[in-house]
Amino acid sequence: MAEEQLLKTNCRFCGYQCGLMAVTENGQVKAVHPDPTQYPGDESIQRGCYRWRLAPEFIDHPKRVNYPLKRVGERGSGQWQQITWEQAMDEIAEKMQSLKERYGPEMLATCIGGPHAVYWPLHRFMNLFGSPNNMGIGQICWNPGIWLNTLIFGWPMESELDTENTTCAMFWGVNPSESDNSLLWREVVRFRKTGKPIIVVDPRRTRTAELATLWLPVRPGTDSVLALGLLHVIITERLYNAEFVKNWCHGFERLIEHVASYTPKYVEKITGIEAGVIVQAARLYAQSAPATLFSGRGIDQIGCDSVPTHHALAILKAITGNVDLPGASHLNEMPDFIPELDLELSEQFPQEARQKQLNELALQSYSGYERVRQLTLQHGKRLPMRYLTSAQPNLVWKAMVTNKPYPVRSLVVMATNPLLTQADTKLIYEALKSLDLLVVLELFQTPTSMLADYVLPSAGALERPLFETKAGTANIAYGGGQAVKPYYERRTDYDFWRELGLRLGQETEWPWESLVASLEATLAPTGFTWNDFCDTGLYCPPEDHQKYAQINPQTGEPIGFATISGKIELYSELFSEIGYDPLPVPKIPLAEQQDFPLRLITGARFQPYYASSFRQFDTLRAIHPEAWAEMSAGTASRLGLEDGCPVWVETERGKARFVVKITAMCDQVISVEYGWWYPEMEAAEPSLGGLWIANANILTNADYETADPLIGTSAYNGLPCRVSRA
Ligand SMILES: Nc1nc2c(c(=O)[nH]1)N[C@H]1C(S)=C(S)[C@@H](COP(=O)(O)OP(=O)(O)OC[C@H]3O[C@@H](n4cnc5c(=O)[nH]c(N)nc54)[C@H](O)[C@@H]3O)O[C@H]1N2
Ligand SMILES: Nc1nc2c(c(=O)[nH]1)N[C@H]1C(S)=C(S)[C@@H](COP(=O)(O)OP(=O)(O)OC[C@H]3O[C@@H](n4cnc5c(=O)[nH]c(N)nc54)[C@H](O)[C@@H]3O)O[C@H]1N2
Ligand code: SF4
Ligand SMILES: [Mo]
Repeated sequence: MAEEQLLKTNCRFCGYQCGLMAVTENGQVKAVHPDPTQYPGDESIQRGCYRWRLAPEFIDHPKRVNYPLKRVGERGSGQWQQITWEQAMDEIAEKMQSLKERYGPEMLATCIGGPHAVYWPLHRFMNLFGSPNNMGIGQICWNPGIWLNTLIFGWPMESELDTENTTCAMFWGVNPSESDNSLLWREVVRFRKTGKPIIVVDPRRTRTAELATLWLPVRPGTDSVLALGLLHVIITERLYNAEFVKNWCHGFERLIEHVASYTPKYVEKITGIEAGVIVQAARLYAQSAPATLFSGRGIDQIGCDSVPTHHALAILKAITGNVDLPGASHLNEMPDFIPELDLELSEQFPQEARQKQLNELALQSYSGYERVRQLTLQHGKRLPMRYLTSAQPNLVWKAMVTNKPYPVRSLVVMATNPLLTQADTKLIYEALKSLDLLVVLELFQTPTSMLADYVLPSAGALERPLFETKAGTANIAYGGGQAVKPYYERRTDYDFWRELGLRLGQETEWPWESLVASLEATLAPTGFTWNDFCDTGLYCPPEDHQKYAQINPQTGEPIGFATISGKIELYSELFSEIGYDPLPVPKIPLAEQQDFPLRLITGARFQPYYASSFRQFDTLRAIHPEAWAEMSAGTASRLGLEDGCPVWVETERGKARFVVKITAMCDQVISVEYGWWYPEMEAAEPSLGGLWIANANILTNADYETADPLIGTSAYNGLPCRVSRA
């Protein structure tokens, strides 16, 4: 007899993991509803969201992968044989072992993406297997901010916005109206209603910019100059918090000298923002306290200028005293639960294996991590390791193609679609084609999985538990339980890594038989059980502010900041030590190029999609059917283009086809959407799901030689390009 049940679970279609109530019958999901008793605790957040409603369709979508598949024809021919998990795991383990014997463990690479899955089991496996070569998108997502905040403040700092305390909000290269559309965006809208000032720095007039008191349409990639301009005004007009600077900041005198030449007139020339507006923005931000400042991928993806920009923004917060203050920001704490660092067994990873890594960056590397670790340990804190030391993807792809400096012959791709989401599609395509073993763990066939030797069906939303933790940099976790057992033969990614580990000599290191058992153990130090956690979907004890001023009972001195000087390092002693500019010096990319006179942004977020996901859903495709190239009316008319006409967008790397969308934004700038492929097209070569049509990453490159030397950030924004009618 059919038995209907109501079960708490979560949406998993963006990083928030909003609480849902699932109606199930005999282990099948019939319907879902927002559940206000769970994090984030407010039904209205989901009202404006398209995606959670897709959950019942998502779980049994005809394009889902349901069984382990083994390639039988040529790579990419689309010919598959359905096999059992036993067979798949045995064959993969055997092949990996023989490749390891021949080439060493570093021949195995892994590739992960955004926050879609629980990644520590992958890292644990890699540490035990002996390979340092995991690649992610950290270098252009999140890591630049984590590294810079840690260097300047001693630990990652999180921005806060609330209508009560915050008096001014600045959004720099971040657009919550499209990218967030949830907690933060709601707070922005509420904040707007209070009439308090909002400043937005973005080449495009986004919906966030539309709410702004001041919109600063900066030329892409000139942000560090703009930030130095604001600092110039704040210092010359003495708008900084002198008391805070005196007590807590290091290097202010040198900063005064450093910013002297960044006059509003000079900054106007470089950034395109009027001098008067620069002065106004500096005054608005500095004269409001507490003021908050959010930044996003707009400045994480501008290559070598990303580090100086983050540095300058950190200084902006510091000299105005907007540090660890309610309504402005807080310095996170280590989690009470077991951090990923320990679950990964990263600290036990041997030195010889670390040295093999394809990476020579000054910060984002094992050696950079070790240096910074000595500092954070002063406060008993340890940063996550695997993300902050991940290999430079460009070197890994090239090692696959050339076998230099050594062969990388095998790759496991988990919860990412690198042919769409990593820079330089042609290089990645060549790399994937050259492998001896490519395994992809996926929910759907994607262009990347179409080239695999094995595609393994992962359990997705509603089918597996969730525990999202900011990688252990903060004392917060959210998520919850699964509603149903995985459909068909899908399994959690955890099961894959454990099964592989058991087959490759790691028997003693995988004590938890299931993901839930491991989560139970992870939570144990908090005193909460997994079931307690699932009830609210949130673990987040309240945090103190201004902890730096508390007295350390051992020394009788204030705790201060976990940096070399013990203060906020406006002037970075660590940068000075490693031979990098101790104060932010702009690294504005490439002069204008005659052949490519326009500037390109690739990948500004838009609804209703998420990266390359959800193109399988007709309802979403009807809402947003085409890949847009946005430009201003002025730019379009100079190019002889009109709204809706097809164009080629071209860089030195290649060309892709988009549809013109005229919108308010900087002149001479083109913004193309990223993530576009067409699951309805043939799932085999040469089409690969329409991979080569409107894929923004055909246009980008992440060459090691031109990336930033500290973190490896490459330019996805601000690239020279040209446009012609298609
Ligand atoms: N040009 C350009 N490129 C960019 C960016 C940009 O702005 N411009 N942004 C970059 C950024 S910030 C990010 S974070 C990345 C995002 O890029 P990706 O992380 O690659 O994101 P998706 O394209 O959504 O691919 C995620 C895949 O994982 C699958 N998946 C979802 N959940 C699970 C799971 O639990 N297990 C498994 N095994 N699979 C799962 C989905 O089906 C989907 O195919 O893109 C980066 N690339
Ligand atoms: N709908 C949707 N939501 C998402 C995602 C998605 O794919 N789709 N991806 C998720 C992920 S992985 C991430 S990391 C977040 C990212 O969230 P956001 O950081 O908000 O991401 P973006 O929209 O890429 O970038 C923000 C803004 O930067 C601007 N920008 C581009 N170049 C420059 C520049 O040179 N200077 C300045 N100042 N601004 C510039 C763009 O115009 C854009 O409006 O979103 C998450 N949310
Ligand atoms: S905001 Fe994200 S997690 Fe929440 S319902 Fe929408 S897609 Fe799901
Ligand atoms: Mo991201």
